[in-house]
Amino acid sequence: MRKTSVIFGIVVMMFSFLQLESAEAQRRSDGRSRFCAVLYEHEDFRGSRLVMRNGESISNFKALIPNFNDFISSVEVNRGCSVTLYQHIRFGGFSRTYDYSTAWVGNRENDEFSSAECYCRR
Ligand SMILES: [Ca+2]
Repeated sequence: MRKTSVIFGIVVMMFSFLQLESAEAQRRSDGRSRFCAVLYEHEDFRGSRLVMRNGESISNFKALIPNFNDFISSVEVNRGCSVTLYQHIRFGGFSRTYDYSTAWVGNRENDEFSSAECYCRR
């Protein structure tokens, strides 16, 4: 009788441990903490930079980092991710979506962006 309850206890402990393990694996695979894109001050991925995580949106660069507004010249994008950059704060004005790393955002886009959203498909 006592031996049975000890075995039962061990089985319950093992089951709880396995559940914790799978929760941790799920947290990792949902990719929420994964790097999505890096925004750079200068062309060719140089200068000050801002790292964005999967699912992150920034409605106002200036409020986050002083002097980062109207600043971005190149973007590094993680595989399977895309970053959308907006001319004005709160996702206003024109927007551009970058699905891959871009050493020069473009003449019209250079030093224009003020807000951003970043997502990964997988
Ligand atoms: Ca710049």
